[in-house]
Amino acid sequence: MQFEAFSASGLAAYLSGIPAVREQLGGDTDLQVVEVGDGNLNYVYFVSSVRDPRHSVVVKQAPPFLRLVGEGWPLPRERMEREVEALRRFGALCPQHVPSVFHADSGKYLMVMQRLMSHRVLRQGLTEGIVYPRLADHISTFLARTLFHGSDLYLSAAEKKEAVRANINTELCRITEDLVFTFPFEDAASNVYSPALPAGAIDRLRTHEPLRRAAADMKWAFMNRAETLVHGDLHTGSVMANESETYVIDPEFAFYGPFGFDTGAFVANLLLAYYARDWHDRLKGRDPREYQRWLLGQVAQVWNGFAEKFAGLWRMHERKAGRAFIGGPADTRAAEAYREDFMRQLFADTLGFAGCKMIRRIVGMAKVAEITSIADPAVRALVELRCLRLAEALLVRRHELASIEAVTALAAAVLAQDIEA
Ligand code: SR1
Ligand code: MG
Repeated sequence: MQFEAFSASGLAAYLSGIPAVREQLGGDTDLQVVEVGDGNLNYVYFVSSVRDPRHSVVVKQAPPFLRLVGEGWPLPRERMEREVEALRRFGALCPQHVPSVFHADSGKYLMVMQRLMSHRVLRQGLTEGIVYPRLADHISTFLARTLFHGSDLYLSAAEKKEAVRANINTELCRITEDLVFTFPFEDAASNVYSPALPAGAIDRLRTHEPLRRAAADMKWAFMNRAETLVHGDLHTGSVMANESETYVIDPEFAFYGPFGFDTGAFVANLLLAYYARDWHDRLKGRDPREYQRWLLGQVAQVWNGFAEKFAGLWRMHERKAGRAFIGGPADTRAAEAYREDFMRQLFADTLGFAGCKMIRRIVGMAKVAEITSIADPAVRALVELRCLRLAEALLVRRHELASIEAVTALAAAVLAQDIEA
């Protein structure tokens, strides 16, 4: 079927014919449709009852091309199916952190989901300096539950292999392979450099051997280590939150990949927000340090919370099964020692992926608003240089950094360093 972007009246008529959606809209057929998507890939609409706007849903339509670029970058329609499946899977594991899907129609490239009425995109909230008291607890729960239950640590070998097969996401993985792991490290046509970013910093990405080897290692891991169903794009624009609730949205990049890809993505985006903070607070005449401390605290709490919950789920599962992943009884010293090795590797992967994710947001085509909105080119370049410096250290020293506290101390040390922009 040909892709057709809906007109407002066409979409309203289509939705009115779907009982599960009509129910969400209070049975009303007089509907207001507003296009709100500003993302790179999709069209997003809020559809609400005119009589009672509290009855409202989100419609997401995925055109068979990359919205950011246009028809010159085709994408398959199955990407919507990947996203729906991931939302349902993650929703079953973490209903409190994933919006409900009311309807999906791959023929029309669309899905209808729960409208999060009182939540905002986390990236915007962080740029405004909002403190989210439950954020680290919620995100670490989401990460632990989704990553653990998709893996061989929980599923039977046959279930896991079937899940790998069912979640192949070739085209969207290709976007990540190119934009995160390849283009930033070469003179790619799609790279975009901010005007005052020194040529030496760009050159370093193309020539500094330890950094390039580390990034290549992460690319290999991304392409080959089918460890669990990852969200695949867990940046702060893929989270909606308020004081008491946190929802993870947009898993269209979901596929079987390394655990650390999701943990690394989230940590990377907190660190980008950390370095951008100076500008946003000073603009408002505020001291940035308090919020920066909070952001680094979130980095530590997300990782520590995740590691504890993930290991806890694993231990509990082995006890219930009466058998450890390594064979033999649960709760042996060897089983616990293996768990420690495993978590150490997952931590190093988290840092390596975080480094790549930070670099791509500085030199790649898809950037982050907290940095692009810095109006002074020299200040922006300084923020970008700090991000690049930390990212390089995370990549190159990922096996040597022994704790998340060592990472947050390093991030603070980079902020305190004199860097010439
Ligand atoms: C060209 S698509 C750019 C980026 O947007 C998504 O959020 C992913 O991060 C992707 O890499
Ligand atoms: Mg997205």
